[in-house]
Formats: sequence, C-alpha cells, structure tokens
Amino acid sequence: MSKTTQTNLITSTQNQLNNVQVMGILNVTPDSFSDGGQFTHFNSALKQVDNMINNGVDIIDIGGESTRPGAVDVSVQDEIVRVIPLLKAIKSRFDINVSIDTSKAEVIGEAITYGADMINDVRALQNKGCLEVVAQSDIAICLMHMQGMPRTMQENPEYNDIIDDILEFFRQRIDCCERSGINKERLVLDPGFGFGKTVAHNYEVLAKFAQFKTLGLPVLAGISRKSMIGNLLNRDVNERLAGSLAAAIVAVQQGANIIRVHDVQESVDALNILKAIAQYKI
Ligand code: 9MG
Repeated sequence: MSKTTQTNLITSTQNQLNNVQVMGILNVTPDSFSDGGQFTHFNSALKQVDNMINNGVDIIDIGGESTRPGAVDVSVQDEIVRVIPLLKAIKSRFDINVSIDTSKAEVIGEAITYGADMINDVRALQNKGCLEVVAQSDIAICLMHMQGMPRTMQENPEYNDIIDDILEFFRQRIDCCERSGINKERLVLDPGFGFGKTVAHNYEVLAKFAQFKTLGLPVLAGISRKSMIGNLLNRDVNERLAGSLAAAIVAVQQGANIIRVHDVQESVDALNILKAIAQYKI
C-alpha cells in the first residue's frame, strides 16, 4: 500500500469516526421494553434531555409508540399528545436535533410543523400518506427494515439471504422515496436489529454491517439493550450495558454513522476510545 493510500485510509477512518452521531432514546410510552414508563412525565423527560445533552448526545429520538414485540397499537391522538408538546418544549429550551420515532402521517405532519429535524420510521414510510407528507418538507428520514409487524414479527422470521433481502428492501424504499419527490440525500438506512430477526440473524447483520454502506447513504445501528444482547449473554434488560457498547463499537468500526442508544455517557466514552486509537491504525 502506498503512503498516500495509507494516509487517505487513516483520514477517512478518522473523518467517519469524528462524525459518528449519538442518538439518545427518549421513550414516552408506558410500555417501552427497557425503560417503560420512566420518562412518561413531562418534567422527568426534560430532565433526561438535559442529562443527555450534558453527556454529549447529538440527536434526541422521541418515541410515543412502543415497537417492542407484542406491543399494543396507539391512536394518532394519543401519540400526538405524548410527543408533540415535548418536541415543542425541547426545541424552545435546548439547541439540539430532535428525531420523532413514528409511522403515522398525521404525527409526521405535526412533527414537521413543530421543528423536528428527523423522522425515524420503523415502517420506512410504508403507511398511508407518509411519503406525501414527507415530500412536502425537507426533513431527514431514517428508513428502517422490519420483517412483519411488531405484534408478530418475532414468531418465525425467515430470509433467503438476510443481507441481500435487507439491501433489496432498502433499494425499493429509496426508489419509492425518490419517485415521491424525496431526495436520496435526506435518507438514513437502518437494518433494524430485532425487528423480525432471530438472534442469529441479528449477529449476521452485525457481522456484515459494512455491506449496508454500499448504497452510499448514512447507516444507523440500534442495538442498545436489545434481546440480541440479553439472549446471548443471559442478561436482564438492565444488565446489558457492556454488551450494548461492544455491539455499537463493532457497528461503528464497520461504518455506522449514527448509533441509537439508551446510555449516552457510556456510548460517548466508548466512541472516544475508538477515536483515540484511530490515528495509530495502519
Ligand atoms: C424505535 N426503534 C426501536 N429500535 C430501533 C432501531 O433499531 N432503529 C430505529 N431506527 N428505530 C428503532
């Protein structure tokens, strides 16, 4: 390898690492799987935002609908009441990017009106009206892969080749977005750890994460506290920090641009270790 190629490699690794964004999870649902109910109260949610900002978060992801396996549906009105006042309060008090985790066109519309910076849609804008409302704005979108729907998705997930199947899904969703007038540059892709995937599927996706970079878009990894960690290590949900950090770092080393996490301070620390060694890697 020539010296120039080596230097380019190091610079691009450092650039990618320096630009990795930490997305902090703020679930405002009574039944979210790992922090269920903790931040349903407005003031404790704002306090949590303040903590995350002090710990170096880049994006706050507010979710008003639980997507854990078996979760019950929530009405449009309930979801709006849960997330929009919080979005407004965060935007008026803090200088921070906010993502709204939703699959409902009406919630997306309200989120856009009140200054959200990103829509995080686990259904990849496949619900009625979503493409249209997004096309009328310039908001960023995270398109996540899921096989099936949250209520039943873990029953018997099957793939021909999980990486090829997810890549094909991404190509189709990117194409739909572009045909609806949503510029490709606004999109982030996410293979959807735990969404219609067995533990083995999830680890294959993590092992081959770099392949999602071939589509030329930023990629998000959401692994924090998930059952792929708990099942492998036999850990309860509040004992999954070490496993979550290890998995997030593996994703970042393969090019993840955003990591979606519960534990912001620990994730920023782990990323800083990676950044410190990146300059010596040849
Ligand atoms: C809402 N939500 C829960 N898990 C997620 C993940 O892995 N990625 C994204 N984008 N959203 C998620």
